[in-house]
Amino acid sequence: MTGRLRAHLAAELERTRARTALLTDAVDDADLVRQHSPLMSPLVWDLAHVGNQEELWLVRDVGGREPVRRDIDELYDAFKHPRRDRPQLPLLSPAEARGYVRTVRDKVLDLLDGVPFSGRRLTADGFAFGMIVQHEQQHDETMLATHQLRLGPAVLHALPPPRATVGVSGEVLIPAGPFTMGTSTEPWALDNERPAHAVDVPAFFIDAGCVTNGEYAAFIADGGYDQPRWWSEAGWRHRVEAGLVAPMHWRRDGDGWAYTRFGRTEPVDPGEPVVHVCFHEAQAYAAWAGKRLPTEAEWEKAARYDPATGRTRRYPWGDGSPLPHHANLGQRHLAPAPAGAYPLGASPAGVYQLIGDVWEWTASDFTGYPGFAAFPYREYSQVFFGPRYKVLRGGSFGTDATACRGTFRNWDFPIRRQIFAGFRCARDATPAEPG
Ligand code: AVJ
Ligand code: FE
Repeated sequence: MTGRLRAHLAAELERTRARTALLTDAVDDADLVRQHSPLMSPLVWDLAHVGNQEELWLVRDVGGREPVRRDIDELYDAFKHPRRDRPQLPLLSPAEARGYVRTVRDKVLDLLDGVPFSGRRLTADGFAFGMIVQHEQQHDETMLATHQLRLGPAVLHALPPPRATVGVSGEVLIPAGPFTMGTSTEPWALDNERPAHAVDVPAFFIDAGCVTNGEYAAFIADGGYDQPRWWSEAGWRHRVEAGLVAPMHWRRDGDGWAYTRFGRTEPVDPGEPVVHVCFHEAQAYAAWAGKRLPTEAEWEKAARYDPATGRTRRYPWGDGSPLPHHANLGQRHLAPAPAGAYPLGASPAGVYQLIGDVWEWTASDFTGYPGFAAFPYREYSQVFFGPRYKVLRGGSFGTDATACRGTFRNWDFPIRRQIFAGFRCARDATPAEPG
């Protein structure tokens, strides 16, 4: 029983490290220490930070072993140095960082053999290891976003995502009623996903698919970026100050649009979900379309609630963990898939691609659920609670399946566009429009 868990944890640690290695070995040392955007760390910072968190939680706390490099804790504490300042720090060199993460990992694989998985909440069901696996996977997605901001020829390669095999259009009615939001049973769920609690959600319509590039281009062509009436006050102020005219990475190309993705320039695909838009752009599009963004509870009900049984499930397709035919996750493809590419991942109500492809902005602020308790540290989520951050749901093509659940909550500032974020729209179902 625990033998299987140990083997699973070791496999997850090593599978994740292979991705980290690919993202950091794809570029030369000069590129690793360079800052590609003030929004991002140099890749070599992410690499050593991943090792330092693993050292703090697994080598020292869980394993009770001597520190490997106590002297570097401060350098790799995300709260001590903002991203824009990190290139100036006396960071480990690429060779030192690679050696450091290897040393830490060897100790972790060694201590994993003897760790009891009961007694301490931190290690129950392998939680601390699952947390560290997910932490590295989150940084793999952050590093992928850094790759998208990096200039120069392509260094990452992947097969294109699958094509659409079904048509996805229109909206779906989710009837009124309570459902169970969040989780108290998912072993590796993070503190902000807990506890499970009932939420009564009024009836609403939600789009069957994400807003596509083609739909978003129609908003631009209709003067969407020139008309303050579609934007919130804060959104319009930001749109003017930042000079937003289209999603990040788009440029005019004859009559249409082109974007550069991971070093390759191609025409914008009208059937793919729009990505690299901020919350304010998503909100303005929704207003223009006569709709709004879903709340977080609406998104989760659309994704997890099964009206046939009244039960809240782990994923839109059921309780089974994501397989490649369910969703575009895990950096298998370096683009979101078009609407209709994952019919087997649909929810019972017929909402498509809630998981994978692009993170979806919601209307909700990031807050703790009723009964929230910070675990294992306040700095994972609690210090971010409040109106400054908006919640994103569902994961992107850059998110690992292990770090993506129906309950998983991501958050960011409403002006951020470098993350792989798009959105879908919703609207109230008025009593005059029963299903
Ligand atoms: C959950 C993606 C907002 O990257 O800031 C990484 C994840 N926390 N290291 C972030 C995280 C600590 C976090 N997000
Ligand atoms: Fe981190």
